[in-house]
Amino acid sequence: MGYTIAQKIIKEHLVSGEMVVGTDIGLKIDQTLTQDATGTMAYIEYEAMGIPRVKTEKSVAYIDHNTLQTGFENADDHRFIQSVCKKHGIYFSRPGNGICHQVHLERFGKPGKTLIGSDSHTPTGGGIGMLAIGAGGLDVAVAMGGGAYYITMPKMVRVNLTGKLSPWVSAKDIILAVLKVMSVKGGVGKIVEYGGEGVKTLTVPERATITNMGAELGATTSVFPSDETTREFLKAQGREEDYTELSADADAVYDEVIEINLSELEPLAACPHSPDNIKTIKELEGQQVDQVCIGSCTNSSYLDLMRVAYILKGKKVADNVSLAIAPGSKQVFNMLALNGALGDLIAAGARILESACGPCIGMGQSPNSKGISLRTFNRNFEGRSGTADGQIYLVSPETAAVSAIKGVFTDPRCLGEAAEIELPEKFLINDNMVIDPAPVEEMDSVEILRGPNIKEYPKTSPLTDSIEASCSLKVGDNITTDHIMPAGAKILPLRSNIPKISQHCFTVCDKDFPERAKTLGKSIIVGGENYGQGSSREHAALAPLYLGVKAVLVKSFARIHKSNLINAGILPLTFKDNADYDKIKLGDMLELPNIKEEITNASDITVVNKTTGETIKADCELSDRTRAIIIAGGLLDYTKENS
Ligand code: MIC
Ligand code: SF4
Repeated sequence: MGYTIAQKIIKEHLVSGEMVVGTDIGLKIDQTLTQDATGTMAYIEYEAMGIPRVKTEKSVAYIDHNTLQTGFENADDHRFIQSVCKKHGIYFSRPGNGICHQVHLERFGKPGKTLIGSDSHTPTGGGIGMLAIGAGGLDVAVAMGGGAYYITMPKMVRVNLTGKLSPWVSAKDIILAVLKVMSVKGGVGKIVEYGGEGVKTLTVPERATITNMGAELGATTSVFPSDETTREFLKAQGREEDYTELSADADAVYDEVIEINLSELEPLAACPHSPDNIKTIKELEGQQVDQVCIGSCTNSSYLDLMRVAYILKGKKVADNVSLAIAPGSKQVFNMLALNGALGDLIAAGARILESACGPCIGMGQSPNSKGISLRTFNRNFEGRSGTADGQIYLVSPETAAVSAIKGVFTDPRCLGEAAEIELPEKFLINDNMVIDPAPVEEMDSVEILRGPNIKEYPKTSPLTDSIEASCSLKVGDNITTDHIMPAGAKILPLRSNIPKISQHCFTVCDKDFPERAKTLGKSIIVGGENYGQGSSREHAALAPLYLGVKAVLVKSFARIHKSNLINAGILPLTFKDNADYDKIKLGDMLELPNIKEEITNASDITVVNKTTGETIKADCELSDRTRAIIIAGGLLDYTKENS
């Protein structure tokens, strides 16, 4: 039996377990990336492990999320990360150099290699045939220290692409079409692999748009073959030597196959407030637009912005629209500046932002009240834009640009003939915003620069024999990490200060939660399906940990969040019978009478509702390793105990 692309990479990197779906496997990690919003914590954790120099082939720290610098906090964090990088052997991509995933794809990613990143959109690297996975900061810290990264061996999904996109239909429309079929939880426990004749028609940045937004499927990762197109891209980036060919065997076996005929696709939008709430632009056409934002790690490549510039050239942004554009990297920005396209964007009235995440993570450009905002981004969760009643639609750069000049939702196919825009034979290569680590002989003399906002990792404790704690919060389905630990300009600067950031935990759902949980001392959160979808931010586990949350009992979990809970020593429990969800109310006193024994023996978990007198059963799906982590009180304690 042949192998899929992902299975080939997994096989090459397997350090423990077997490639049996549903079982725990350990992977050797070649590359890591961090961004600043998760990075400070990851490096605090790395320091706590006491390993002088990273053991990966390449580790890069990017500064792209917290670049507003509304106070000293962000700048202090940047300096801290820069000093850690210098000392411990990590490359440092300075603020202004661009969004981590875009820059990593351009400058560092390599086909066939494994990459984990403390950001859920790390699968962008799948666009050049990497096995690139989003993880919690602590997992990345462990991988930098040479430890394996553990996942549950996923199922394999093949998306078979046939045909060719029509003019003005875009890679974004492909992934939106896949989201329509699979939904935001359809990818959980799966790797999505693209194949078929249609693959050849897509450039690397287009492939990366698709693998990037595979995160919204809940998939472990997504991957494209590495082929001639990949080689040309790497050559144009001056690193043809990084190329290796990679494709699935003809007799590879997939658990699921999805057919997408590119010729039949039309421009689509993900409507408020979920990336899988898909409509065609035709259905929305004519509705007024208030804001358009172009950028983010999904759609800010040279190709994307050249298409936007082509559409905007000689035109004017409609009076009712505010158009903001953030190029994905310094490379893209600089090339647009040199070839005149930037002038076309400025002349049309675009508000040019720095190369960073910006509005995608609520750092500025919040829309007006009830504002309709068309964004080329990947997430439109309620409130994420910074405007609670903002209506965010996720669209392609082509749809965004044409709608910005028309002032209403407009199908870009009205532009007629396709524009002849190709990738350059040579990108502008200038890595002067990447700072190399200090040579080994100098690293001892590098001083770590710590600002006053940087606080320690919260206290953990080993699993106790029993737990008695009340239900401090009850929430419904599809709770995102933006609900649990919101971001935005006010809160992001607190990412290295768990005591302070905890005061914002779950406040979008219930503003009294932090105070209540703190007063209770110990508590349990109850939730529905797909709990913790979205970001890889471990703060969504660390803030509850700090507030005394001992267990989260839900119908189902999103992958990264579940492992962040385990890493933080919080019990991830699922109802055996989902109907039992109705048997617990906010404030009920719950008891897990034999929890340690039940976890140790991998038996069902008994949950007694002392308020109602009812007993229900829950599962705690753990591998031998994650069981040991939970018993130890989290990954940090486990790593210390075992090193
Ligand atoms: C996001 O898109 O939500 C983020 C901000 O990039 C996060 C990481 C974070 O919360 O810092 C992600 O996707 O993992
Ligand atoms: Fe940044 Fe947005 Fe991409 Fe997250 S999704 S890495 S916030 S651009």
